[in-house]
Amino acid sequence: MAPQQTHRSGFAALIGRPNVGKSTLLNQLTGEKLAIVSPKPQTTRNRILGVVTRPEGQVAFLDTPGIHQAKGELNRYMVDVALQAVDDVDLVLFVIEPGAATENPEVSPGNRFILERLQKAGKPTFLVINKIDTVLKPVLLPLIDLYRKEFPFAEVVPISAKDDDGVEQLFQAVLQHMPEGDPLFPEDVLTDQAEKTLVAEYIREQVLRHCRQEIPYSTAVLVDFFDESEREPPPGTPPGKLAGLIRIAASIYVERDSQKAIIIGKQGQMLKTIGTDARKAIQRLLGAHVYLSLRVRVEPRWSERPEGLKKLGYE
Ligand SMILES: Nc1nc2c(ncn2[C@@H]2O[C@H](COP(=O)(O)OP(=O)(O)OP(=O)(O)O)[C@@H](O)[C@H]2O)c(=O)[nH]1
Ligand SMILES: [Mg+2]
Repeated sequence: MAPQQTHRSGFAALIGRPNVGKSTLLNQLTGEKLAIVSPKPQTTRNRILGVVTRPEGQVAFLDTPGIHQAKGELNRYMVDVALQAVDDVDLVLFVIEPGAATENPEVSPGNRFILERLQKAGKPTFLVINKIDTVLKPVLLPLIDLYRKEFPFAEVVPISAKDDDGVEQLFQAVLQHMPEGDPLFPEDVLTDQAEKTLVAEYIREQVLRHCRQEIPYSTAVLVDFFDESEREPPPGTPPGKLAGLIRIAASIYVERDSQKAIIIGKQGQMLKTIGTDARKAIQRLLGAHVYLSLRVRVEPRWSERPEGLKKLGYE
């Protein structure tokens, strides 16, 4: 009989500056789109759980908002969420991108701030260098040397989350650093996010994708209505065919009338585009036809007020 393999399980947090690819990495690790992704910084606003279960162990990853110089209530909330996650995990994955890596790289002030916090936290920490598809290998070595001098990283793992390069190696290394123990979640649990939350996020993703300037930072989405009474396909429907129907109504909140006008667009064209693209993504998520109705509402300065944040689900 083969010797019994040790089972490991624990929590690992993805921490780093905005836009380095933390959410892309969470989605790649779990094989599902649990976190929305965009080329704009400050996309993620909450802690997002993604559980990877294998026979040899289970890792519960926490994606977090990018850590940045927070001005305003929403930004402070986001940075607090990220820093709090550091305290709640067994292992920290500090994600950086090579950026304009040169032969003489420097630690940016933003990354230095994070390193100082990690030093205080004293948790086992990996350095994860993402987006290695954007640079030539030789520039990574001085970068690794530089960071190793700053912090006693348990491992340094270069990856490309987008191209799924090095992600499995990263997972295996993470697993080896998890404590021995039974699974923390049932094996079919992937996340703790409700479907309604994911739906709201998928809609926000399309706003981020289609609208420029300050709109993404002023937008929040709430699902007002989620009717799944016709979700079950009728008996006799061939497997794999979309047949059931889910009716969803959601509100896109912005802070000013001028922003509302931009999201609606000329003759409602922008809102239509956002709705069509969001509906396609939501149908894939829910495995049913989706009827999606969107409204745009103004909640003045919501991102600057604690009550505004609370009203729009950030608490
Ligand atoms: N070239 C390249 N681009 C990547 C890679 N990983 C992520 N990206 C891109 O980087 C951008 C930011 O990705 P996100 O996953 O949203 O980054 P994030 O760290 O979660 O950002 P915040 O939520 O704002 O903190 C997106 O345009 C991604 O497509 C990678 O490995 N290579
Ligand atoms: Mg993110």
